Amino acid sequence: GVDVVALGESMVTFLPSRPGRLADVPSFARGIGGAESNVACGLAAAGHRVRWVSRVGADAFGDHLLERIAAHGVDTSAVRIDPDRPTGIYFRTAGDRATDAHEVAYYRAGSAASAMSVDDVDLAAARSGRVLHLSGITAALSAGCLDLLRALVAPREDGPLVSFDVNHRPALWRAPGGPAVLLDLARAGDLVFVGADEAEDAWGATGGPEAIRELLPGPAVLVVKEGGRGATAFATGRPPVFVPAPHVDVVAATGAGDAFAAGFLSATLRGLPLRERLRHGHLWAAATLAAPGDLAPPPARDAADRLAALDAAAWE
Ligand code: KDG
Repeated sequence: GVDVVALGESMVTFLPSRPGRLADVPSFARGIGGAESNVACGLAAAGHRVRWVSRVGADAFGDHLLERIAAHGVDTSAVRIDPDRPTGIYFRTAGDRATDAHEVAYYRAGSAASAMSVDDVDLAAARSGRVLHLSGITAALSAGCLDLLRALVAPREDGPLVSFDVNHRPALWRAPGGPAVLLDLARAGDLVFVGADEAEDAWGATGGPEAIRELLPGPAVLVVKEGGRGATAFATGRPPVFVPAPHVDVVAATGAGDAFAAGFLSATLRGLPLRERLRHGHLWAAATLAAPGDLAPPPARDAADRLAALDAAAWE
């Protein structure tokens, strides 16, 4: 069996050779990105059995994604190849280290993955893991993708645990209504990740983690991330747990949220307590924050376990 299935669009990413405006960047280095496959790659690199469900174009960028993601140990057998639509790509700037303000230029409208729908995605493959990891990015791609996401988060007795990362990407939502759609989807998840900044932008939730939990009382576990400050986990029937984030000299923030989700999921699959799940999330995120692209190898399990088991004072 499969531990985790991640479903979503991936793209070849172009990372700038220098800081500065996108219009001025002279050259780019190729990488791979896609929030859900980032989670898949991290989990597979840590030894979990992972499948990625998606669509790519019948083109060189699609080949590159399939090869690179499979090289992390992810099963790509349920990825469909679209003969008519291209693989999405995107360019970004390095961004400001303190604020992570950066420019992103997506070339993904009409992409192969945006044509995913309930009719042509292998739903049995999507539901074949203990956990199904999804994100709000998919909701913004097309009406068909939104329907697919709604079908996958709908409660089912025999279905996998649904992990949902809100991943609000305002640049992707061309029509209004994104925040309300994301709130509905998040309410249907079993394990939900959201940034306090996203919750404020999308839903006007300014009251911190507790206020966000009030908006999202349903998920059995809700994780509210506050960037470099830390993260709080709310689990039904238990007091909330806050774990501060370790200090990191940030090289690039892209992919850090995905690494956090992967670390938290890995610790969840291993049955670790809530506090340690948060600590694994932070440690995996730290590894990605210190690397330029979306992906960094996760910390070695025994080292991460030792760090996660340190007493609270070491984590202040
Ligand atoms: O979380 C990182 C993602 O934002 C990046 O890989 C690109 O999937 C992406 C997106 O749609 O923004």
